[in-house]
Amino acid sequence: MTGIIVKAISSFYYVEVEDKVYETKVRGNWRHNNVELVTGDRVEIEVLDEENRKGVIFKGHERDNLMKRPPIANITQAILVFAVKSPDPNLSLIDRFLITAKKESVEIIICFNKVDLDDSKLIDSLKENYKATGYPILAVSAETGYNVDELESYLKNNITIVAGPSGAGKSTLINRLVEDAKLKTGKVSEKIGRGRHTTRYTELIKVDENSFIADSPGFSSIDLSDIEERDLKEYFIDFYEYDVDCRFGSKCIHENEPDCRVKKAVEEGHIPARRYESYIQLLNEIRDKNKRRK
Ligand SMILES: Nc1nc2c(ncn2[C@@H]2O[C@H](COP(=O)(O)OP(=O)(O)OP(=O)(O)O)[C@@H](O)[C@H]2O)c(=O)[nH]1
Ligand SMILES: [Mg+2]
Ligand SMILES: [Zn+2]
Repeated sequence: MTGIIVKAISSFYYVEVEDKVYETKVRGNWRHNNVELVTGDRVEIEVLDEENRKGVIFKGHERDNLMKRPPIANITQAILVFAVKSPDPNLSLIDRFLITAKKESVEIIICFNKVDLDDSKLIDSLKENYKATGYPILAVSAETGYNVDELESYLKNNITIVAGPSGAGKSTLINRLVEDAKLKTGKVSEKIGRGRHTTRYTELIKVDENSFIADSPGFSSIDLSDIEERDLKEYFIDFYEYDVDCRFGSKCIHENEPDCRVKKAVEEGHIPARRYESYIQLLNEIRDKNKRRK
């Protein structure tokens, strides 16, 4: 029987097959090319005990994609959730996530949560910073339900990962979106202004016959060391429009080259300065890592 791993806890995999969830382990003599299975993996299982829903995985299917942070395979879409405040959004972390999601070729939705706390219109500058990417940007409140129905309209026929830092409200949001989800949520620490890592595992929840949504543990850093220096710009889709007009064309990495159209677009205000600075910072970071590796 073919199923999908909806949750992985150490060496146990919970595999859903036609609305039934089996507790499984990997068969001893089968190794998934030494690759660890993750939530979202499609697998073949043999049922050992139907009554107690126990089985064993004897084969894994090839993946469409694999995300490392949070760990999940075969997603079609990512909803990136950051709170407008409490905890304050880390823009560098947003940029990093957008890069890894683009790398895995998934649809991206940027979702700013907790707008009910936003007395000083923080949302405006956040939206402004990402407008040129063209990604849908939603302002929601999982607490009041504001705009949650708009987010819901994106779920159909997708396997969606909900990702973001601890305390952003991912689990609260999914509880709003999916009636029976009943996920545990946890207060943001007042002292340090951070979440408490309430969600421990990446878990797929069925929305309907063809749609799943995954809750995931909050993250506070994303490593970009598997990205090459010259490829970084491919993940800044707000640069694309100008990229073609640089003097050195596709060889331009928009740093110190003469007649760089991207840099000009930053000066003209078509690309937010904040996004460009982030690009340069990540470029240097990747460079430093590569140097150290050699
Ligand atoms: N004011 C307000 N509080 C919210 C909103 N959404 C979530 N919260 C609160 O924020 C806190 C953290 O919410 P969670 O859903 O546990 O956050 P999470 O992103 O799942 O965090 P981790 O599981 O630790 O990664 C809880 O106290 C929620 O009640 C919102 O829209 N407005
Ligand atoms: Mg959570
Ligand atoms: Zn350029």
